[in-house]
Amino acid sequence: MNETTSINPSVPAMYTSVWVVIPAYNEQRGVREAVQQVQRYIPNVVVVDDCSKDHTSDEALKGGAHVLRHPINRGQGAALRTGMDYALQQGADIIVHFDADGQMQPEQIPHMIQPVIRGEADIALGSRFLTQKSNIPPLRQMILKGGILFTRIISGLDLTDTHNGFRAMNRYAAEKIHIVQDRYSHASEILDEIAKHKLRYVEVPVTVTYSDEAMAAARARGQNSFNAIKIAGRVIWGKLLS
Ligand SMILES: Nc1nc2c(ncn2[C@@H]2O[C@H](COP(=O)(O)OP(=O)(O)OP(=O)(O)O)[C@@H](O)[C@H]2O)c(=O)[nH]1
Ligand SMILES: [Mg+2]
Repeated sequence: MNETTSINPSVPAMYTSVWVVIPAYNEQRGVREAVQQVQRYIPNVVVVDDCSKDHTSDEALKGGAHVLRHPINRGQGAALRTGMDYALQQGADIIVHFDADGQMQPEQIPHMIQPVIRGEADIALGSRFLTQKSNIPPLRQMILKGGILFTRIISGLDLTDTHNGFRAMNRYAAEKIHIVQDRYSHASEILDEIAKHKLRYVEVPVTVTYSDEAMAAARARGQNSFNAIKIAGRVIWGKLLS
C-alpha cells in the first residue's frame, strides 16, 4: 500500500490509498452528509451520480467528493463499475462500496477494511445477519434468506448475507471482478466472480438501518421487495439457462 502523508491528521496514513465508491441516484437529501461522514475515516470518495433528476452531483461536490456523472440512468451495478475504474486509475489499493442513502454506518468502514489491509482476505463482505441489530423488514428478510441458500447451492460460497452493498476489496480483487450486470443483479455477479477467481473472502458484521424515510426513498428510486423478487427470478433463470 502507498504510504502517503495524510492531510487530515485523524486519518491514518495507511487509509490514504483507500477509495470509497458511492453510487447515487436521486440522493440530494443525504449524499452530502454521507460523503462528509465517510471522509471522517477515508478522505478519497468518488460519488457516481447515475443521471439523477435532482441535485445529487452538486450536493456530492459540496460534500467534497470526486463526482462522476452518467449521461443516462444505468443502475447501481454500472455506477459501481464506473467508480471502481476511476478509483483504480487513481491508484487505489483498497476499494470500498458504500451507499448514499444513510442506511450504512461510516464508522464501520475501518472494520470492513481491516481483514483486507491485514492481507487475510481479498474481499470483505458486509453481513446483516452476523449481528441482530439490523431492523430488516420481514419480507425483505425472507428474500435475503432465499438468496443465501441459492448462492450456497450455485457458487458454493458459505455466506450469511448475499446481497449487502457494503464491501471492501483489494486492488487484485477489484481488477478481477467484472461487473457486467448494470442493475441489481450485480450483487450475485460479484459473488460469482469471487467463486470463479477463487478470491479469499470474509464476512464482517454490519448494521443497515431501515428507517421509514430510507424505505420511502428507496421506493422512489424503484427499489422494493417486488423488484427484489423479480431480480432474483432473473438471476435464477439466467443460471438455469447457462
Ligand atoms: N435504486 C437505484 N439506486 C441506484 C441507482 N443508481 C445508483 N443507485 C444507488 O445505489 C445505492 C443503493 O440503492 P438502494 O435503492 O438503497 O438499494 P439497496 O440498499 O440494495 O436496497 P434497500 O435494502 O431497499 O435499501 C444508493 O446509494 C442509490 O442511490 C439506480 O439506478 N437505482
Ligand atoms: Mg439502500
